[in-house]
Amino acid sequence: MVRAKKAPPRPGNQTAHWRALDAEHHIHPFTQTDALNREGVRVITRGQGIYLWDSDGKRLLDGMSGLWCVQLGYGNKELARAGCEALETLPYYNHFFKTTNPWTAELAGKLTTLLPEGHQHVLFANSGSEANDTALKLIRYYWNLKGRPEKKLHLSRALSYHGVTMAAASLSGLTPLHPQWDLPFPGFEKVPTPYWYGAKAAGHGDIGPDEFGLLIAQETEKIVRAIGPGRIASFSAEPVQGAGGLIVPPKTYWPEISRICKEYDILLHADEVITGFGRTGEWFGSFSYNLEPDIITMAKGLSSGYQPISAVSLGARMGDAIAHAKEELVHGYTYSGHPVACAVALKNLEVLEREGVVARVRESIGPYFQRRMKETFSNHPLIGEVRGIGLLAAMELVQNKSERRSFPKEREVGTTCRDHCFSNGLVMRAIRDTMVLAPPLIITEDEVEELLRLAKLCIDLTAGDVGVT
Ligand code: PXG
Repeated sequence: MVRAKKAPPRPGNQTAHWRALDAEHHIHPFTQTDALNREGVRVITRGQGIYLWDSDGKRLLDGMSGLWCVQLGYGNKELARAGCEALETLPYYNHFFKTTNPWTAELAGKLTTLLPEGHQHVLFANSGSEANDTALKLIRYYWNLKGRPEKKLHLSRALSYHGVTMAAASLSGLTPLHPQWDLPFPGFEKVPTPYWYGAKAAGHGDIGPDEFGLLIAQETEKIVRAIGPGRIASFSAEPVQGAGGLIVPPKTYWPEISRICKEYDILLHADEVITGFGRTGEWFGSFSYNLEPDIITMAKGLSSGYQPISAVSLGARMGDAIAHAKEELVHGYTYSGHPVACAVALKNLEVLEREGVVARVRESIGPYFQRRMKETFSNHPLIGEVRGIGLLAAMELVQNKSERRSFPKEREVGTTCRDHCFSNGLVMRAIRDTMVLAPPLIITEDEVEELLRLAKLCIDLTAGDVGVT
């Protein structure tokens, strides 16, 4: 049977047409479908630099780099041309049949020059979730190869976000990711997070950040001993936790965790999906915190989000075992190392390097952003803490600053603030009542000022709404 086609959109009514189609046929991620459709979806049609435009012509300053990924901002012609060239030359081929292609081979080689020492082997996938899923499989495989099949438990932290596939969601410590899918799977255990600002509310009193970092590491060690290190395969962590609320670890935390992983022979998996590619002012967040991961997962900024691509790199220990195993590696995706995605990622790395983008985040724009965030917001009555590193920053919206007391959840203060931001032309993410910024790495000082002006306006409006002055 032939289905009737809908009438083409009337000129001037494009937005309504797209909204109607979207409402009827498209289910959005992390969204209550009916509620969205009652409100009406925003149609984003264009991006340039740090700005987006919607279908009504309204401009938005994107303080979140899309979803923490558009390192080079929107509209980079070099990336577009690199993708086009690959599309015209080799739009697809795989790596299953003893074949590679120039872009995949070059990208693998280039990555190993930027990664920590010993990371000489790379596998490709298409999203952060797939990379983490792959990493968990490789960790299990490594211990099997080593004759330690009893080492199968995966440790990760409360409030961590590692993605949404069955295994990546199981690894994630954000509990709302679990009940709809009867997760986590067995074999995934959680340890506490070094979220210092929340320490008081969690009953730790007036503990200082350094002491708290040590305490959380000690609690982690207790859990490791209780489980028995002989059963633990890996510890997965974002160097700085992103979607869980931009949790910047106290400086005492990582040295202790690194020691624990080494002492108990637990593989350290750094999830660099957000922290990779300059976000913290280094090529990888692992450099910012002196980590020596056995395995790293990356995505997002690898292609500045212009193409879906992710990667897993193996440190010497895992790389040697897996690359020299005397059997076939039974893993891989149709689109692993897709030539177009690799071409764009390769060009992205070339531009990041040539333009000194990462060094600029470390030496100038990152420190500028952090300083101006603190100057603008530290004394604001609604803001309990301003924290960040590189081009990542967070502000805690609180009811009582001196007591570090949060608003009741039902008040949805973060959502109120985020809505003010959208209305005033700024994308700022709300994670519970924590407002998060992760602007494109190409942002200028003038643009930082514009971002701060808009953010201040919206935080003032929110403060007015909730009566905090
Ligand atoms: N690891 C980390 C650290 C992430 O931040 C993933 C893995 C999963 O990547 P994919 O490509 O499968 O989405 C992520 C993704 C948010 C938000 O609202 C954050 C992410 C994804 C979607 C929304 O902050 N991070």
